Amino acid sequence: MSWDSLWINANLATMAEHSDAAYGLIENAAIAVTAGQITWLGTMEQLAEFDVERVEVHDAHGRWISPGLIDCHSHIIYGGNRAAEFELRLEGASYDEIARNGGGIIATVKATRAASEQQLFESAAQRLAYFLAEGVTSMEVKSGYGLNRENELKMLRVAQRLQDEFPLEISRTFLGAHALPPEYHNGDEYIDMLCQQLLPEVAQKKLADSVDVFCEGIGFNVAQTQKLLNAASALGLNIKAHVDQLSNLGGAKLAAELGALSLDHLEYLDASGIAAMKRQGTVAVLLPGAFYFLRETRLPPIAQLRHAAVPMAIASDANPGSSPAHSLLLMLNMACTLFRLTPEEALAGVTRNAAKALGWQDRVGQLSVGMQADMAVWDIQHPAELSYNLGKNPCVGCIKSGQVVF
Ligand code: DI6
Ligand code: FE
Repeated sequence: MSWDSLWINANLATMAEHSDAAYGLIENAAIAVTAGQITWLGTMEQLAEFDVERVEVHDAHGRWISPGLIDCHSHIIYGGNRAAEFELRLEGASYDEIARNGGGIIATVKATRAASEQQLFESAAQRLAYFLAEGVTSMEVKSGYGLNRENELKMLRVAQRLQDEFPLEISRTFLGAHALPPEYHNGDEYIDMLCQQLLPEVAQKKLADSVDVFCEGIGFNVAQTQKLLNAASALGLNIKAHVDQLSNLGGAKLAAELGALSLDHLEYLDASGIAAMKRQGTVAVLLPGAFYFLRETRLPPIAQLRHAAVPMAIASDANPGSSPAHSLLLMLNMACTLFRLTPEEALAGVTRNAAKALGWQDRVGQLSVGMQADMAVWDIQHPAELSYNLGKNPCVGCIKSGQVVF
């Protein structure tokens, strides 16, 4: 066979969309890779019919292999941290109040502007290491703590450098519309500046593949969201939005109808938003880390999303204010305990459905022939353990595009 490498004696949680088996399970299986792609997979019995000489063989010794994990929503590039704000919240202040008093996102904007590009790269690389150790092979990273030309571009360059220097693919999202920068007093003027100046430059220099916006009382209103997302689409960028996290402004329906790949948070999502997402094939990205850390009480409408067959992804939302998370596996546990997803739905949320949220579903997120060979190897007895354990990392191997990372 013209295979480059072969993994044998593995249990595969393929997460294949059309498999009848839970987790797309293939027990006692092998998986073959050629030029970074999966070219064959099947049982050890089926493998016996092939001549596997001159193929690099890796024995998984009965361990489990899943698609490499995908974190489809993160803000890992930032200066400083907000532990002091955490203390304030424990003394009774709310996230909203802190944001309105110049803390919150704006505090991180100040620290991010003050940090050099090298410092931002180093601190983001440190955070990234925790994710890589859990078998994450693709990650979305947002700007949004610069809020002016110089610092937004600085963040996007750091995102590119993370991809260049680490064995993972990064989807870069321009989140210039994360908060109103201190230099502006009018959201409309800031959105106009983004649409007329910064967004065209980001698109032209290919510094981002997607555009995001925080549509919220403490962020931007629906009209501003619409203007920005329209401008982004016109420039050929993918669109997505933070909507319905703390209140329902009607942003979900609007952004879904504009063709958003994903809508994220969604605690206050209503029936019209769900219907629009269903019609448009929009992915619902659930962020249990932020729900937990802000001690929110309103659950995203999971049963309705499930009933409407809206694909659900799970992500870390790793950021210094609302989800200082360094573990995607912990998010699986929280998605199950807090949101009542099944462990299989949770794993689909960081593989197949996370790939859809990035528009990468033809390449990653499932183990099947023709997909990129991005794989995580687990020392577990059953894939439910990935959601079940708290604070345990059973990842013992990681393969990116057929290359062994560890
Ligand atoms: N929603 C969030 O949860 C984060 N950003 C956003 O739009 C919070 C970011 C922060 O508090 O720094
Ligand atoms: Fe976020």
